[in-house]
Amino acid sequence: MNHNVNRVETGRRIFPGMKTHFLLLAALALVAVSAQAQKAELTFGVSGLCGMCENRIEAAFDQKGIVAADYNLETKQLHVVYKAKKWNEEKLHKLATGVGHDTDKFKATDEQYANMHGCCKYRDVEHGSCTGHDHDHDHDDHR
Ligand SMILES: [Cu+2]
Repeated sequence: MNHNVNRVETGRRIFPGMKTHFLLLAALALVAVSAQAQKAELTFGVSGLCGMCENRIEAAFDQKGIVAADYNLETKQLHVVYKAKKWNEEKLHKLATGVGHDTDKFKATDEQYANMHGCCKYRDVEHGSCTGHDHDHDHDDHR
């Protein structure tokens, strides 16, 4: 008997603390959910020829508010996971054109295109020669 009473008392004493704890957890969960809701995904076409293009495109999307960017060279599709608050479709496309790559909605300016490494000139595939190792790919960083 005594033992049971003790238990009840203990339970009562703990309860207010538990409640606070629960509310805190609920608040945290809400924050987590709303943060999740702000994330958006977008897949769009980006011109590119080789692994250097892939690296250049993905590097351009290494920005605050961009969670992930993955360029698929075979399908020429870029998949981006981003925070909807910071980025929108146009701004994302402009990141690609900013480093010289046309997207399915925006074109890089001639100047942006010209800045790109010679072997990556996707608009003129005859002169672009990303295949083979005859080009010195190590020197491509000063676009
Ligand atoms: Cu390339």
